[in-house]
Amino acid sequence: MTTPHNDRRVAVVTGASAGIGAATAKTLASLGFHVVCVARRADRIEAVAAEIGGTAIVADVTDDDAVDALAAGLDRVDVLVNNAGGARGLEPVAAADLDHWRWMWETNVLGTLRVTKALLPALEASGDGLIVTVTSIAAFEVYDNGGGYTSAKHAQSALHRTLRGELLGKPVRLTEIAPGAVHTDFSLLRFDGDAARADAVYAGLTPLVAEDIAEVIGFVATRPSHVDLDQIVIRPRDQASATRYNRRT
Ligand code: 8X3
Repeated sequence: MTTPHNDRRVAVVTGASAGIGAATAKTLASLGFHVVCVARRADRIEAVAAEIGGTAIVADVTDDDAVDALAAGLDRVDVLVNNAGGARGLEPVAAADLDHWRWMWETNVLGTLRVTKALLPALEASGDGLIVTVTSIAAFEVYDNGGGYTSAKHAQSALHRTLRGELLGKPVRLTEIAPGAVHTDFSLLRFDGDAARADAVYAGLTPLVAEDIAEVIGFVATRPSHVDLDQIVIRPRDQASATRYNRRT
C-alpha cells in the first residue's frame, strides 16, 4: 500500500519517536510537509504521527527488509532526515565494548547508508530532493573515551559529504546538521538508563533542546531549491567543544 500524502511534499524522518526526530517531524508538518515518521517503537511513532497527521512506519534502520519495505511503500519522497542513531557507552579504546561499537556503527553509519540508498531514487525523482543528516560535533572532534561514537559520527559525516560530489548535477541537496549538547534521551541511552549519570552531562549549563535543532532543519527545508545549506554546527552558548562547558554551580 502506498502512503497517502494528498500531493503534499513528503518528508521521511528516521528516529522520529523522540528527541530531535520527533521535534523535526512536528516542525516539518507545521511547514506543510506530509511527514513519514520512522522508528522501531510503534506506540511512540504512532502517537507522533497521529498528532501531526502524518504516517507512522515501524522500521529499524539496521534491518534490510524493513528499509526495503519502507521504500516500497512510498511513491514520493522530497526530504529525508537521517536522524536515527546515538551513542552507547563511554569507555577508552583499551576497554572498548565491541557490542557498543557495533551498535553505533550499525545505526549511525550503516543505518544512514541503508535508508539513503533505498530512498535516493525517489529523492531524485522528486526533482527537488533534500537529504539532511544529523551527525554531531563528534563528527569532527574526538575525545577521550568517546572513540566508538566519534568514529561512527566521522564515518556518517564522510558518507553524507561523499554524496555532495556524487550527486552534483542531480536535483538533490545535502545538509549536515552537527549539534553539540542537546538535552534529549541521548545521554540516557548512552549510559544505559542511568539517569543520574545522564543528568550530570547537562548539569549547570543551558543545553540545546530538540526544538532548537528542528527549527533549523525546518529553515533548511524551506530554502529555495538552488540554496544548499551544506554544514551547520549548532552548540549551546555554554559549550566550546565536546569536553569544554561553562557550568554554573
Ligand atoms: C553529542 C554531542 O556535545 O553531547 O552528539 O557530545 S555532545
